Parts: sequence; C-alpha cells; structure tokens
Amino acid sequence: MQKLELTLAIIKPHAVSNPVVRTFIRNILKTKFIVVRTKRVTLDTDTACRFYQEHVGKFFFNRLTTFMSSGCIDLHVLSHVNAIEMWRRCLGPTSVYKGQFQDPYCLRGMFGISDTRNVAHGSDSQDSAEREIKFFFPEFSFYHWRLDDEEWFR
Ligand code: RTP
Ligand code: MG
Repeated sequence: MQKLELTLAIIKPHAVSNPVVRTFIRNILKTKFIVVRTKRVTLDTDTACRFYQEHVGKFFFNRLTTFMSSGCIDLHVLSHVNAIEMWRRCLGPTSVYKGQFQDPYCLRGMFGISDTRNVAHGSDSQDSAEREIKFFFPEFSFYHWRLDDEEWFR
C-alpha cells in the first residue's frame, strides 16, 4: 500500500501579490495534490525568525526573514504519495538562476526573481513537514489524518 505523505507549501509574498503567478500555482496545487488545509497570514519578523530557526547565522537570514514578513503569504498543507519530493520538484532548485538552466518549467525558474524571492517554500523531510505544519496549524491532528489516510485506501 502506498502511503500518503504531507508537506507544507508556503507561497512567498511576491508570488501571492502577483495574480498571474498566484493563479498558476493554485492550479498546480489543485490538479497535482490534495490540498488538506489552506491559510493566508502575514508574519511578524519574530515569527519569521522562529520559523527559519535552522538558518540563524547564515548570511541570508535577515534578508529572508525581512522579506517573508513583508506581505501576505499563503500556507498550504499538501498531501500525495511522495508529496515532499513532488512539491520540491515543482519548485526546482533554491537558486532561481540554476532553475532557469536545469528545468526552465519549474516554478522558481519561471517566476523567481532572486534567491530570496524564489516563489515558494517546501518542507525538505518528513520531520520538517511535521514541525512546519504544527508551527502554522497547531490544531492539525496528525493522528486523525493518519486514520483518514488508511480509510482512503480501504
Ligand atoms: P525552502 O526551504 O524555502 O523550500 O528552500 P530550500 O530548501 O531550497 O533552501 P534552504 O537552504 O532551506 O533556504 C531557505 C530559503 O532561504 C533563501 N536562501 N537564500 N544564497 C542565498 O541567497 C540563499 N540561500 C537560501 C531562499 O529563499 C530559500 O528558499
Ligand atoms: Mg529548506
């Protein structure tokens, strides 16, 4: 039996504020994934710093957290078999420049403006996905999701 996996997608402020990019991404999410939860929020810098705690001390940390708290972001809990890898493949490499060469049709290659404004975030492992979903959706029940998930394949 193939197991459904969860991941967190975050659409970054410049992508949310662009209706063409926003609609394009929404269509990908709706056609390729089961969208389990969705929420639009604006982060304060303190919350952005807590979310990106693994990057504290890196040269891009201030730039990233300032940008991520500069406007609305869209949060999506996505499900699919292999959702984590699948969403990261849709995104393409962190570097927009690399994306444009390696896979011109990845989201970062198509709509990325810089390594900071690179369209969207995707969890990089099952542990990160769980931490990140709990961070933004504290009421989300992984237990019930897993039960539902088994129901899906009965
Ligand atoms: P993400 O977490 O956003 O899905 O991106 P990722 O795994 O591909 O990359 P990660 O290393 O986790 O970096 C998180 C975000 O930090 C910004 N970043 N800028 N060289 C740079 O200027 C640089 N490196 C990373 C990006 O916005 C990246 O999405
Ligand atoms: Mg990452």
